[in-house]
Amino acid sequence: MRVRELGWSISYTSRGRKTIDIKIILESGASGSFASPAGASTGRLEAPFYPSGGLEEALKVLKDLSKALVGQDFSSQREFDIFLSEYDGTGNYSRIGSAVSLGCSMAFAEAAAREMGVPIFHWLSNGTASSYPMPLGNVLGGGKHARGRSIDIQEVLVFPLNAPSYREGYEALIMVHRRVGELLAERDRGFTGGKNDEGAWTTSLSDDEAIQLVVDAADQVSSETGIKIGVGLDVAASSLYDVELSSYYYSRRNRYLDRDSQIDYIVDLVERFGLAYVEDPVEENDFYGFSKITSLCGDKALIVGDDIFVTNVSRIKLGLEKGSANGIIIKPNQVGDLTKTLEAVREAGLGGMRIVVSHRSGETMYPHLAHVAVSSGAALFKCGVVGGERIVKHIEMMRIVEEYGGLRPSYLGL
Ligand code: 2PG
Ligand code: MG
Repeated sequence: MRVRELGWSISYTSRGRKTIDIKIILESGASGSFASPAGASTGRLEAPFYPSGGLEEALKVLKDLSKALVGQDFSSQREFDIFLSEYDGTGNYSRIGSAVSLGCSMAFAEAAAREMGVPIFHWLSNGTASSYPMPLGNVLGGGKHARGRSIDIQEVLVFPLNAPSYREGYEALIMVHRRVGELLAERDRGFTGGKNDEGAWTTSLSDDEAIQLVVDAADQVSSETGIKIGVGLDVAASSLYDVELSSYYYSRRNRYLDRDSQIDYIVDLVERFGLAYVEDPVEENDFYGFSKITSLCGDKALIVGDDIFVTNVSRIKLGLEKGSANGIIIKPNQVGDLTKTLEAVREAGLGGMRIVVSHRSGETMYPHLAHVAVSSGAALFKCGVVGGERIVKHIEMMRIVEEYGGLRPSYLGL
């Protein structure tokens, strides 16, 4: 597959920040496009979004990269991504930035899939994908996604445990989202209908009251639909962590929790609210804290690492050695190309971790992430509940499930 053209234009994430829309056209005429999303609560070890000179430098890089790329012939995604990685030369895309690298990697995947006449998930998995995940979405949020004007915990999430199909599971999540809004109007005097970066409601309730409210909404929807709804959290604990004080700061309560108190607090939340999912319960370097929580709660809940693993094989290996988590967040732009993403999936999967493919808080309108989730054999697809940039990915997942058939639903067995 020979590259005929590399094109680009400035685009915008759902937060209104600039990103780059990248297009690749192959000699055959098949083309693909992608614009990378960007996070707010980013892991320290993530590939940088832009090179040190920012967007301007990224655009210069593209000019130069286009000269190197046009005319090159690739027979696989791996060959293409290795070319990108070698062109960058730093090992983590800090010279060209993940907006450029992932934009190219995804655009090539789409173009190649089109040339082959197969869906992207098929191209990425060499036709071996056999299951689809269930949706996982943020219904009430705070932390960095709400400018500190809501709860301290970044996300209260819900997901269906026994939905017969993706569509029915997703519709149940929409019902929970709506019910949470109704309950907030009853219970939260400061509620103005406000939402955060991912379309989750914001609230002036305390963290505990907010979790209880989501549990109530989930229970009501479960008894109306017969679909059991699990409730979980993304604590995004690195965002609460004060390195100098070695403590977590909860601004709502004006309280500092040291490492042991943070672990106790999380274990208590899991037990008190029957949580089935906890992401980033402690900060990104605390493998020990992760392991402690996994050993205490791992039989009833998925303990998921995001900032600690940053979709990076060597961090995953460390986590597996220490038994730090039984689930992992996979975000392609944390490592900057699809080959590295799928290597991380493989490593984590072989070690027994459940795969959660995830959006970023600043998303774009491209649906490609649904294909990454299916080709990864993900158990969950973390992609918000409402907002066009999230819904477009859920719709793509339904299209994959309903049009291509043959894929079975993946259940967590909780
Ligand atoms: C997370 C993500 C998505 P961000 O922490 O899991 O919810 O947030 O994209 O801001 O890192
Ligand atoms: Mg997270």
